[in-house]
Amino acid sequence: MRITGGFWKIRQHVNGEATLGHALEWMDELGWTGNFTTVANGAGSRERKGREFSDSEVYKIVEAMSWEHGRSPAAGLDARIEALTADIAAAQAEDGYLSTAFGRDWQRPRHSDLAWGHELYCTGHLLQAAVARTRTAGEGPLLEVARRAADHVCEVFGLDGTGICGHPEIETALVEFARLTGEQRYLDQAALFVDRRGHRSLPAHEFGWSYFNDDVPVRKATVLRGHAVRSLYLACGAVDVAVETGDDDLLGAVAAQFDRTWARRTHITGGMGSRHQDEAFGEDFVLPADRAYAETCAGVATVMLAQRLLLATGENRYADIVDRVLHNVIATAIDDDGRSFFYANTLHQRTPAQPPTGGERLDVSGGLRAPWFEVSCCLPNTARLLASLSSYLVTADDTGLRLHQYADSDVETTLADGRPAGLRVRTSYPDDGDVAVRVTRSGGNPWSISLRVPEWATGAVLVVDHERRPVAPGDAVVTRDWAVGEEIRLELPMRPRFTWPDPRIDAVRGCVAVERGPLVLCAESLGESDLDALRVCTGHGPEPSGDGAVVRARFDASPDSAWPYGEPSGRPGAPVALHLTPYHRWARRGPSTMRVWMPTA
Ligand code: FUB
Ligand code: ZN
Repeated sequence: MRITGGFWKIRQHVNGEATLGHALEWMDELGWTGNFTTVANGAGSRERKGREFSDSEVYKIVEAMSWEHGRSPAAGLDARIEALTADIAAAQAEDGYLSTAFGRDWQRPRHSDLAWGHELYCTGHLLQAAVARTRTAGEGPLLEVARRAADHVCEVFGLDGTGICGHPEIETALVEFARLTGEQRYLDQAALFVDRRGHRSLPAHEFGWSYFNDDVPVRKATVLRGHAVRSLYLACGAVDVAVETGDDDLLGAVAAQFDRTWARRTHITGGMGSRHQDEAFGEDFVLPADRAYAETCAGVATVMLAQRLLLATGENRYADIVDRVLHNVIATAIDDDGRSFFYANTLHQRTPAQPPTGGERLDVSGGLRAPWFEVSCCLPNTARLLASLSSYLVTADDTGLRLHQYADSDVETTLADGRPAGLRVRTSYPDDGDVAVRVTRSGGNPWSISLRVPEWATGAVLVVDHERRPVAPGDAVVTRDWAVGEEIRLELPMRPRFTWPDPRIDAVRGCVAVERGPLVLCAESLGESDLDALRVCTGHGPEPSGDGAVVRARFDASPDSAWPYGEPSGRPGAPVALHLTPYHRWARRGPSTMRVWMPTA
């Protein structure tokens, strides 16, 4: 599977060319990559840099570099991975334990702070880096480091042990590691961790046990709650365990939690998290646009979880979710040059923010992307997702291929019975909705090509042999004995549409949003106050304009600032044409105000 052009190819390219190097420069400069050799060389406490989980950022970048090496091997990338691996290996203890933050004479003892120490979280990211490296370059030293670390986890936390990590991650990582190595013990350990959570074994904290998802056992919970990334990673691990062990009850429980979370605790962009203090979900329908937290990592984790549920259930709505989060959280978070990013993704910026300087501490909610934050989990996380994005586009099953996400891409695979199958996809999605699919390999006997028709795409058409067939949201399937060169085409209607909020979301009652295809649109102004005075007239539907839309609006006061996309002007109360832009494009022209949910006239 290879993305060959278009929206995501550009982002993969920038990720490989700029983001990986940018993140490494920051981590070298801050000493996070150096920690491994620093502590291995017996340094003292002042010389270890960064927070207790800085190792995880190095592992995430190694994972991203590994996927990138498989996607598009750049000169020097392989050598840099090997060099980092050697540094990491140097810090590993004889018995396999690996952390730069704990366990030496001058450090806190190993596993003495499971709630906040992040040791198992870091190990999880180490395992995922090793999975990526092994899948793209074969077995090597990183796999050995990871195997020893995973074995150590099983020895300490196995059936005779106790304890869970305050930050889930080890669960999904152990299952991925079990898939890679074929070792049952890693899967068993993941299952133990999933079942051990929810019994209040972590110390009480002012944020409550729900912050750690240690309040209710995974099987009994009804919704995702607490710290959003923790909750989503745990759910990923639980789905992985459920799938590998055939535990339908567990799968059903997590799917129900996610479905409720999606329906009641998720912003229109697919962003999750309403509370800044504990980076947490709010209660149902607590979704204020101007206080949206929607951490970028939560977006990455939502893509991971929705993809797992898609694979586990085959249900298209999970692919719709991946589509929405990719285009409205992931695409928004990273700047065009790949060198700055949003940590939190607000849906309403009231005042133009000052340009960040980099190294911002914990104020993650400003209105411009920053090159780095004291906690910079989101950039390496996005980097690993972008570098591995091709694996989200297509699945193969016994009967054929299913296309879930649309991008210029080439697919070559074999079906379950060994027949070759290949496709070439050409599209300008999400700018327009035409998707052409040409067969490039086919081994005889009928097989099916299935194309996802998103839930918003009412009026979609499938063109087969010049015949135009209306297709409903769901799967558009064509089964035949395909000949190489045959082509089908899906036409998804990209008319912009109004979207009304659930009336139970008090914070945006009386507002409307506009969407076009998978894109959430927004109004953006390069001034202070215009957006407070904006009122959208909804009597007429929005009209298409480029990759955005034009809506009729009026302003209660005269707009007096620059409008990057069209120029509202005129007397207060006079109708104006308001050009909207994709939300993912906002704040790319300097400090601005922005809103997704717009008051109606
Ligand atoms: O705790 C590690 C990471 O830092 C979390 O996943 C993010 O939410 C941030 O708190
Ligand atoms: Zn993050």
